[in-house]
Amino acid sequence: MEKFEHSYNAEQIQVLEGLEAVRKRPGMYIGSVSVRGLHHLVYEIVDNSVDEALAGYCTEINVTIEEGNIIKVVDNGRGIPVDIHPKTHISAAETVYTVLHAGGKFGGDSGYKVSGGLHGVGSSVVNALSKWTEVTIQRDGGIFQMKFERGKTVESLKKIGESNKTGTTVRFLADDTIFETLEYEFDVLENRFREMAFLTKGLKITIEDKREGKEKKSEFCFEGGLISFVEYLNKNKEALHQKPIYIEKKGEFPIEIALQYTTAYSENIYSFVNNINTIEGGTHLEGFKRSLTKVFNDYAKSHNILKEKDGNLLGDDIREGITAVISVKVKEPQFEGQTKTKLGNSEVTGIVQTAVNDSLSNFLEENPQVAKAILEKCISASRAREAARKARELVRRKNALENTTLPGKLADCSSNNRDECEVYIVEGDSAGGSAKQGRDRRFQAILPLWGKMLNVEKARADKIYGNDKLNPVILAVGAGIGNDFDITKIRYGKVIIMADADVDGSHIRTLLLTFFFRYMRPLIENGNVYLAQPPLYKLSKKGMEDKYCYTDDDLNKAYKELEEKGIAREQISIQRYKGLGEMNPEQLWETTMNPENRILIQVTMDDAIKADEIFTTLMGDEVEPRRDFIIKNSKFVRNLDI
Ligand code: TSJ
Repeated sequence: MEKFEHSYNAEQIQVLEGLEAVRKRPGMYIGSVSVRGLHHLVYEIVDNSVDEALAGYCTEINVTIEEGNIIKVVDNGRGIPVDIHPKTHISAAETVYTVLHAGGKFGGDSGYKVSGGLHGVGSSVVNALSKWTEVTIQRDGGIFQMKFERGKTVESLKKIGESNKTGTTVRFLADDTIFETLEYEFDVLENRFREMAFLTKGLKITIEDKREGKEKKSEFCFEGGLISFVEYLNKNKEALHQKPIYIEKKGEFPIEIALQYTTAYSENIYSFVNNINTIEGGTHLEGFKRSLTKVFNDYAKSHNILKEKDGNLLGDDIREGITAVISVKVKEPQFEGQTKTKLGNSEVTGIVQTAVNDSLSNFLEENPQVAKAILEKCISASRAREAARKARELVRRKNALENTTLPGKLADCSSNNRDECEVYIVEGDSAGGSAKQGRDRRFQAILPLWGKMLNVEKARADKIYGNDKLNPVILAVGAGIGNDFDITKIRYGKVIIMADADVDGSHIRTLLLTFFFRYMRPLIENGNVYLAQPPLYKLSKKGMEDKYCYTDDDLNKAYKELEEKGIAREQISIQRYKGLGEMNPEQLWETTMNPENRILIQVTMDDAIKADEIFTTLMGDEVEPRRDFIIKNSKFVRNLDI
């Protein structure tokens, strides 16, 4: 009978099967097994501590990247309950860790848990995808510990010491047989935790990198919460009023909003549901926008700033230059949309709308100076929109007359299969010429750009349509801009920016990306925008095929490989490419355009906050952040990709 001592009961078998399913199809639970999925593991664990903070019992969370990419998360909450769970007959702590979706379903109301989506899938998923996990709990006067390997309990919870403190500590090592990489990016985690700290007023979050050569530490704690968030987002912009407007409604549907207008022309609204960034917006955002439009129009009319005959200001006019963060808590959120980041609960629209109506109209009555400054800006936006409409019609009419909608400089491709078609936007006439000669004209189109690019951050839509640099891009892509942008009309599956690997190239790349970000955002969201990566070096030697290297790492590897074949560095001649113009058409094709060899970097827009910060930093008036940015630019491309 000894034999059966370690056998599992029915519930435990279910548990093991559940976690086995996670290991078989990890993507379904954490999105992907790329570096992005890897970072999700950390968020998943930290979310538990943030829940404890939201419940009012935790004031500090410490995250550490230890040597060997081990993650440690420590909080000073109550500690996960250690008593025996009535159903599974194992400790509550072990249950959270081994039962799929067990998070938040025990120990009373633990706040606003999320059902579905990438977040809130639970610590059990992290456990299943980790080589090992160690959980240490301090509560009830003791220190308790349990250990797991690849989701299976190897040491059940046991008391290992005495303590008069409380809190939870988790250490884990992600499974390298599941993830493509275990290399955490400090900057990515740092950004996420900064955001978390903004969203949870007064909560202190620290992050420390202890890996050799990468030592770094950051600490976030914002007494101002969302107000601090908006001030942070606007730090390189010029505000129209000194203090952000703050709206808070407590109760069953907690709502918190901070907003501040700047002299910028763009609209930057970030929305969160249960601390999750709802990139695609949803009903909460809808309620906010509706209220904003109504309150400002009502105020303008009742204070004679706008005459009855002028009609209403449009939502777009009222949101020009706004920076806002909206955070709501919803008990059972329904997430929809392509990336499951769009709130669907219809009742939320009215709740947010009512809350904002009351608070915002009160605020405007009490702060007429601020109301006036904002409305003046809205009215000027409205005039500019009218001018833009006229400019657009002019362009349309002109195109109709010329009987072509394609820009003269565009060398189009012959294929009619949109998905396989690509347009290379190339900096400089000479590189454009080489690209035209080197391309496969069946599916590759070339659009050369030259001269100084318009800075879209500093221009309104009317300037964009008439701009001789951007108009060809708009026409070539073929789907319009702004609210008129229609992704179904795009003429190419891939829009590829090809610029030199130097500072000027990075400038034009960023200007174009800013333009796409501001005026064709769905193009980025849909993954149609790419950066071509030209090689930095060519290695050649008599009797050897030329070898191209795209990074310094590549170069070192190539040298090593050649050395292993007995070829010394001195025998190899190296050419450093300073620009695309130095390559002849064949070389350009072989290294940068031929799908068999080229390296394309897909631009993704998942982290809109990060991107906006980068764009604002680069485009803003202050010189210092711009210089820093250009220095860090190669990194920016990688960060965008995460
Ligand atoms: F889940 C986990 F293991 F991933 C994890 C949980 C990881 C980390 C770093 C922290 C936590 C966590 C859980 N911190 N604090 C808590 N709190 C509870 O689980 C808790 C404590 C007490 C009570 C209660 O009703 O007494 C209820 C809960 C949910």
